Amino acid sequence: MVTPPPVVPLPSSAERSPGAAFRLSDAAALSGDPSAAAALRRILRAVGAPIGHDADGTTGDIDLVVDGSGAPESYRLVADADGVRIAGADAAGLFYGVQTLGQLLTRDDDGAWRIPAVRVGDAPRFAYRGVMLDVARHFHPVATVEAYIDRAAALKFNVLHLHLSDDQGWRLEIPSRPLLTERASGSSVGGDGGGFFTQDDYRRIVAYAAARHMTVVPEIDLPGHTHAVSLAYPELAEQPVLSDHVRDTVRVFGGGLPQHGEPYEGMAVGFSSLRIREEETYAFLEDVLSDVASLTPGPYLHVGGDEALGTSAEDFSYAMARATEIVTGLGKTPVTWHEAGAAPGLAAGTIGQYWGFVTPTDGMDDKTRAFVARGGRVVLSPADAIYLDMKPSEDFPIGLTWARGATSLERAYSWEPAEVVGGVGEENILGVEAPLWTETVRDLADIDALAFPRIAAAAEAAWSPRTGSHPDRTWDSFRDRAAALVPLWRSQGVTTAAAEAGGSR
Ligand code: TNX
Repeated sequence: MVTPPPVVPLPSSAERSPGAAFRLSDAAALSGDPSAAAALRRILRAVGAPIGHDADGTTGDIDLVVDGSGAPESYRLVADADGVRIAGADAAGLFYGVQTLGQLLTRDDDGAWRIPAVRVGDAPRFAYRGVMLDVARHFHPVATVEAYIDRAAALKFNVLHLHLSDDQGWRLEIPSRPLLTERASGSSVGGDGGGFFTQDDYRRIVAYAAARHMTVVPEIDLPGHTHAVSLAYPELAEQPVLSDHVRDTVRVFGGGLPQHGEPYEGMAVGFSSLRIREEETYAFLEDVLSDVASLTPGPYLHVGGDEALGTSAEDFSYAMARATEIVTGLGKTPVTWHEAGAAPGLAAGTIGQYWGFVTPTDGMDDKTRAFVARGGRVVLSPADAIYLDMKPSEDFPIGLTWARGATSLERAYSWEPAEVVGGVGEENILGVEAPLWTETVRDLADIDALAFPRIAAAAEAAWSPRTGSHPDRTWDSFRDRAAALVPLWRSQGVTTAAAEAGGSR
């Protein structure tokens, strides 16, 4: 059997061609699209390969073009001894072709850098390929977010979902409601201090993401996960509901019980709520969501809806109906966690994000199907597969275990998106997203330690042909292809030993 080129996520087709490899040297001329050439040079510089020079108006040895043909985000890459040509259907497709080229680069024993003779034809399976970063439980500054964008974009993710508010802190400056960051941004889980993005910080993130073909989806989590609001606008927040779960969490993980108007630095969930039957709450949401929408060139605005455990079903439904209506009024498509599927008045077309297990429990599949019934689609984030904050092994120093224990790389890989929620098939699935909650995650090294290599398994679920439809869309092939990427990941600054793909089965 021929070994496939070590590309992750697996391309639709990739074949080695007969003939010699292309040898990369400083004599190589680059032609075509300047921003694609810049993206390629970033990779070449990072790995220490020769970066070539610009061709003088003619077609170079490495030719990077947008030719407008093929599906959105698709590309074709052909390499042989004479050169490399990448043609993207659009700028994003060309960018993804460049990422593939970076993965094909090898350094031989003689010190020469080579691109093997290959033909790749590639297009994404899903339009929405996301990673989520929780900047609320621990704040992560712009440089960290940018580093995570680079890591994700290299794996052909095109959405960065930012979880911007939670019980432990409010992380985005809202000009119409300045007290949110003035009073509610200084805390985090474990007393590690806080922080927030100014409007300019946030614009920088959006622009940095856009330059790498990623769209930012901001999340303001409602109506629960809102304890931080009680520090800034106490009149809008209910008293914490101290359930057994909250008391158990305090017993196991420490941290005190939440108190209205005081910073909360523990890890319990589900105790907070906005005051759902107060009209002032919706004036507040209009202000906040308008300010968020005006920073958001992308189509989606996420309004949470998870774990409102102290809220009655009627109140929860009412709040989510109002919140999604505000979002549609702002010209954006609402996204919510799957619980909100139970709300009869949810705005038509709302996207549901499923975070149950690969095999649904507790009626989570019913709630998810309800989005499709209302004309919306579904983003799949099965927690026992691609919650990157789960420990990769039982003895891992950081991470959680609630999603069926530690999640090995093999388990992160071994699921099929179209088979998770019955009745939610290919055409109902907008995409796949891998969340990284940060209760135990303090900095970029922690992010890397949990995300790599499992983020690559999520990328393959989001981009590659469905399982069973391609001979290399298998765990055995993936394990080898991912292991081959470790030097490239290292060159990108991925710090952790956990990057040793295949090590954490
Ligand atoms: C569940 S998933 C949550 C988050 C936690 C996460 C920890 C979801 C929609 N809610 O509030 O941070 O578990 O894994």
